[in-house]
Amino acid sequence: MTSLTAKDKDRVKTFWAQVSGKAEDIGSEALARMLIVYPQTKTYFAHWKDTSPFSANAKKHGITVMGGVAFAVTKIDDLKAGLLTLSELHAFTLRVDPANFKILSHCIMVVMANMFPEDFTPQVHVAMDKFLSALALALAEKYR
Ligand code: HNI
Repeated sequence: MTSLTAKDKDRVKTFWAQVSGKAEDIGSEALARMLIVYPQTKTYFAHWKDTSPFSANAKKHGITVMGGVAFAVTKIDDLKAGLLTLSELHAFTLRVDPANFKILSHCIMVVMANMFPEDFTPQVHVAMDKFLSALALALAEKYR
């Protein structure tokens, strides 16, 4: 994976500042998409009252995930250390297969591109792709 350059980090922070006001919408939309497009991801949420894409549970969880993304933006210079606790949770407690991090990252990207077509330039696309890949790698850190 190509690492984030200083310019990429700048672009991530700038873009995040532009869209973070809508983080809750991005999160619930991305989670709904994940459950629809990749229904195998539902297995992790079998304990919810309702696993349908637009359920209250899914919406709430989408918001929670974006809280994690927002936190990761603040830890962009050292994602591995910054996301250690979250990685431990997903690896040892939740046992989420790391392949799913890529799936959710992809859904987040699609939603951001849809919601912010003007701001989501090819340069921002590259920067966000690198950032979410690095985030996924950091989340998978405790699996090895
Ligand atoms: Ni994830 C809980 C962040 C991907 C399944 N997840 C959380 C929490 C955060 C979080 C924050 C709450 C932690 C706490 O309670 O202390 N998750 C993230 C981030 C990503 C991610 C930033 C990637 C972008 N999680 C995924 C994926 C799955 C997943 C891809 C499964 C498909 N996460 C869970 C489950 C929980 C969870 C399951 C427990 C919450 C619940 O309601 O069961």
